[in-house]
Amino acid sequence: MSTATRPAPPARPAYDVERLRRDFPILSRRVHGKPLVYLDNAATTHKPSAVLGTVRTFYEHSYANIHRGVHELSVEASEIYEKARERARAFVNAAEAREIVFVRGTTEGINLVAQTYGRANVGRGDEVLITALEHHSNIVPWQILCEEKGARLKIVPIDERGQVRIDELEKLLSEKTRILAVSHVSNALGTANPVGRIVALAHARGVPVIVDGAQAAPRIPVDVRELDCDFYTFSGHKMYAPTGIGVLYAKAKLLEAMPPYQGGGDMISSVTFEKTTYNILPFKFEAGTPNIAGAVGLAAAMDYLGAIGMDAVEAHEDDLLSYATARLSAIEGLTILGTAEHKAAVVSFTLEGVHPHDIGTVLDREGIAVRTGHHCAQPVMDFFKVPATARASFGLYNTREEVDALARGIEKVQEMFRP
Ligand code: C6P
Repeated sequence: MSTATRPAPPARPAYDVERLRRDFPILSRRVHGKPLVYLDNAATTHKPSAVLGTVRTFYEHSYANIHRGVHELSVEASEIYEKARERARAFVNAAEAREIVFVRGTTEGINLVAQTYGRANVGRGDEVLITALEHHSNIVPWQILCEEKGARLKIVPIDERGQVRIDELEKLLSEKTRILAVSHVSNALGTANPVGRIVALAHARGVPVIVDGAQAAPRIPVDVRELDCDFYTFSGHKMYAPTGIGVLYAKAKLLEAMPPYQGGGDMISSVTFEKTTYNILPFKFEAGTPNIAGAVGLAAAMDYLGAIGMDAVEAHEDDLLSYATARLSAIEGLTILGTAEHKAAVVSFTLEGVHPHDIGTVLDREGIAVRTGHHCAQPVMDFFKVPATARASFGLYNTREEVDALARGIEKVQEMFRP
């Protein structure tokens, strides 16, 4: 069908942040007598009533174990669980639902790839390439693998703005590289990496790419076929879904060739003491009773985000990022770490003469939740020669007024710690 004859997509309502806020019951609570200003969304996000209600309804009406029973509830629960997989497929635009493996979260997704694809394909003298921007979850599993296999972990450096050095990445991709692991968006700095370009460079050398999408999936539209990445993983709890559920996307031909991750129920086709044969995709990678209700909640969160539109979420968070960057940069003694050209709504900062933990504690008394520490990205802190930062990370329900509250809170911190 030509564009001219294609029906126009249904008009979306304008972004109404106050209406969206009402979807999140926790946002109306007070903390230390002040209205909650929740700016720790990179750590985890709150849940809308639609997600909470869907999980509750599932438990109240359709709950049973899946893929195991012929009874009505088990059949119904299995159908709902598989519908959730289809929802996740659509969310990242994967080609097939069997390319979606439900996991506990990003950490498990990366460990699964390191322990299956990695163990099968990385050997002595080989190299695994990661960047200096990675979360510990995208460092340690590769260290464990390299140690076990006698392989080398190579690190692509970042520049002063917190951007991956693409020139160095090109140089480090060698005939020894067996896999490249890179984050889509950095949790510590907010840098948005040019993943499509990175994948193209890696593929030109025959190197597969795993993308850590923990901070991207809640913030920007993700299209795994457009990125052409081989693996993409993210956590439900950072995208308005329950904890303990996440997604590993992988190209079917890779999953087919990979050995299983864990052994147990549901991942087998038949078992004898002599030989076990494995189930088809994706069940081969989902041993044991999975987080059934978590998957149902994740699909509800994807529906919720889909109704708003990921492009609208991105635009809203971009506005908050620009506003927060301008407001916070104007505060004397405040330094923002991570000034990449392409950033998502994460602002990491230090304040002259004040330890980040003190910033966090004083802000907390004002009802403002930020994260302080190394954000599970110690090498990033080392690069900037700081032990820790304070980090404000925004979500779809945050407002410019909350950025103002943060700025006022920081000024209060300064008053308290003025020598
Ligand atoms: N970052 C933060 O406050 P899990 O814990 O498996 O859901 O996600 C791990 C993870 C992996 N990669 C990135 C880029 C992440 O940001 C995270 C989680 C949280 O920044 C908790 S440390």
